[in-house]
Amino acid sequence: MPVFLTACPRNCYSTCAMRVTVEDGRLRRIENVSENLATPEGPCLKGLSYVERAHSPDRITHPLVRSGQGFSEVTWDEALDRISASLTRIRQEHGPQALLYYTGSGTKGLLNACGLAFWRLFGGCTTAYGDLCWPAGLEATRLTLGANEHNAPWDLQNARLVVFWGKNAAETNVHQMAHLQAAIENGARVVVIDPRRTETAQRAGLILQPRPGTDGVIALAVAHLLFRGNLVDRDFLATHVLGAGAYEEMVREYTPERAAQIAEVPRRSIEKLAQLFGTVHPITIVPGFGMQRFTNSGQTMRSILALLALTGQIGKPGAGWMYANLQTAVFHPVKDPIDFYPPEKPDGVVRVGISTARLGRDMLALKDPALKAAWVERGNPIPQNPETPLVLEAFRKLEFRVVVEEFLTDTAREADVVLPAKNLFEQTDVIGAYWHPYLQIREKVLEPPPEVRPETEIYRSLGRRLGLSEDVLAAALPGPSDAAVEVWLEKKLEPFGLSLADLRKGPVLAPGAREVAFSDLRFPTPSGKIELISEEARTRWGLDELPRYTEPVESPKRSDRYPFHFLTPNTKNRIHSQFGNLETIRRMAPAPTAALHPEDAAALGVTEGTRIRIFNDRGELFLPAVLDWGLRRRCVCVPNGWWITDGGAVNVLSEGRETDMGFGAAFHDNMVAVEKAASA
Ligand SMILES: Nc1nc2c(c(=O)[nH]1)N[C@H]1C(S)=C(S)[C@@H](COP(=O)(O)OP(=O)(O)OC[C@H]3O[C@@H](n4cnc5c(=O)[nH]c(N)nc54)[C@H](O)[C@@H]3O)O[C@H]1N2
Ligand SMILES: Nc1nc2c(c(=O)[nH]1)N[C@H]1C(S)=C(S)[C@@H](COP(=O)(O)OP(=O)(O)OC[C@H]3O[C@@H](n4cnc5c(=O)[nH]c(N)nc54)[C@H](O)[C@@H]3O)O[C@H]1N2
Ligand SMILES: [Mo]
Repeated sequence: MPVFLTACPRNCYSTCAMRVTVEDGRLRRIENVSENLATPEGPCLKGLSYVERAHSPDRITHPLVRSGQGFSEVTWDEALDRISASLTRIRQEHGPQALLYYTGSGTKGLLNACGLAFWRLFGGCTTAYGDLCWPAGLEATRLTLGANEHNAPWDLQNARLVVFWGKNAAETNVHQMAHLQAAIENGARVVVIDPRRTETAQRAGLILQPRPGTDGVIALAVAHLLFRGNLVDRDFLATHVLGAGAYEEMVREYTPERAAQIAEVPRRSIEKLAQLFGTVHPITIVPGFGMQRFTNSGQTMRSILALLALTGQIGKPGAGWMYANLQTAVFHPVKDPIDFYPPEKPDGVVRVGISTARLGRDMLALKDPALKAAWVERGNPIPQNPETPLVLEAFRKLEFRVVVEEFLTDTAREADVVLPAKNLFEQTDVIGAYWHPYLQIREKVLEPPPEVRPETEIYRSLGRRLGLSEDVLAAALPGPSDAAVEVWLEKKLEPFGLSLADLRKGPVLAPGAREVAFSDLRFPTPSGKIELISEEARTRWGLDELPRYTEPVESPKRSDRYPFHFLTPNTKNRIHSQFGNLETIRRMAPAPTAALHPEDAAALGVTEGTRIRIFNDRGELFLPAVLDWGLRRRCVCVPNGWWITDGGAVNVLSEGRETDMGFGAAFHDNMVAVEKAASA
């Protein structure tokens, strides 16, 4: 039976290598690839569920056109006629920028670039700036260190203090737990800082459960104690750090007493944390993405990262800031969140005119031209972007919508035409990662179902309909044959002395990748040093040059109308809104629930299984309660990714708000009230 090396392209830290066995056109088996030192154990349950997903009866395998309340299967000719007629009319009446080209994080790969190349040929389009995922943290890191790089995942074993700060690796990066285990066996101490006592926290010797959105003040108080106790590395500060003096001055006011009061954690825990930072080295901080989904979180991330600068814990084995490792992003001209900024000079073709965080609101408000059509690819914005009701309204107001999808998601259900998307086994591509430093091949191992076309071919056939010549299309789009796609990929690899044949042998370290990031202690910031004080924080974002603490916009300190924090983290058995529709996954997580602390539940007259109403000005959600002693009080937690059709779409409650820097989405800046549902 043929066996192939490939890799999982989902938006996940691990980006596992996998060996797949194919028989009679079906995926039979998925195994680990021990040569990938970051993920030697192989795929998680989601990865294994590909044997179901690739052949799922729910998969969209024909173009669909809306008819009445549902959809009918049509031929490609009919679908393309319909699309080209609508788009041509809209382009004629309103210009090409009346079309929104929206992409999400559904799959990694170099071929994703073909979409924008096509819309340029169309004459242009509108796109969104920002990103739902991680930009506040990326920007905070860029401002401080100059680049987003970190030590290789397996270097964690060299750390003696590991601080998981707002990351739940046991669910979102399972492979990291094996590297943590190695560190623990080498004697490492583990700290977890998270309002929830997560699975990751089971490995911790010290747990802090702060009020959501207040981590910054904890970090500032730790800095205060490090200076007070003379536990900072004065030599490192003098040589490699900008602004240490101003920082010392600034943190004077952040006493542990004050921080304990604001963050609502014991003062002694803050002191213990400072003592660990001051004495147990090397230190790796593993900051998560969950913590940077607040309106104050860029500054929060800067203040946490500062602790490594103060203690000289950067640029050596076992030390550093394991946020995002963009060492594999070698194919892009820029590797950093600058990718997410609207361009300084509009090019008149692609209008980068909408904030991803405010998708619905901005779609509705856009003028000259107003939006009339949308093309959605690799994303499920209706449940996943903030303010689901407004996103829905904005999509419904359009004249025409196309969604390219594998499954009939909440977003696909709003389309006029749904085009079937290829899956990860049906076209060869090259993928990077944002945790480990490997480039990997994502191999074509299956023929797509007869009526499924990869995006490259969708665009080619639409291009023909729109009257573009074969030459023009060939210059912009890889393909049409698999061999031609490979030639296109080879051209991308060639400048680095690499080929697909190399990647077929196993995961390849990205050119220039360093096992220990910043080992030369050179930082590509304006000053060449680690910047604790950042002019760009002020000039670009209008923020304080020092990361002083500010309350999140939605806070119990401002109003007690909605007393609960709404936490919507990621969960083990899904990647955002993907996988939840599969039998394999449903067996583990059949339906959405909302976690509450038992004492809060008791006060509300709620017991396990009681239907509760979670609500605020923006919307409401009805879910059965589950009681969790490990959750901080006054928090209610529902993992994101459930569909509207599952009854658990969490973004009906969030507001479309940007983070303080980087154009991220402040999903967790979200206060709600909870009550026993009337119908319960
Ligand atoms: N299984 C699985 N893995 C995934 C994903 C997935 O959906 N499923 N998604 C991938 C992607 S795209 C992402 S962005 C990452 C995200 O994965 P993580 O980086 O782990 O981020 P989240 O799950 O958003 O949040 C992590 C933790 O932050 C906590 N948190 C929330 N607010 C605060 C706060 O104010 N302070 C602190 N200290 N903690 C807080 C939450 O309780 C949660 O446990 O995971 C990736 N990996
Ligand atoms: N409240 C709240 N909301 C959140 C978050 C949160 O923490 N809280 N997290 C946010 C984060 S970190 C992220 S990354 C986003 C994720 O949100 P999205 O970027 O929208 O990602 P997914 O939900 O994974 O949806 C991706 C879709 O792409 C489709 N797809 C997969 N492969 C292909 C392909 O090859 N071609 C095409 N055309 N389609 C494909 C999948 O079927 C799936 O429906 O959600 C965000 N939303
Ligand atoms: Mo994400």
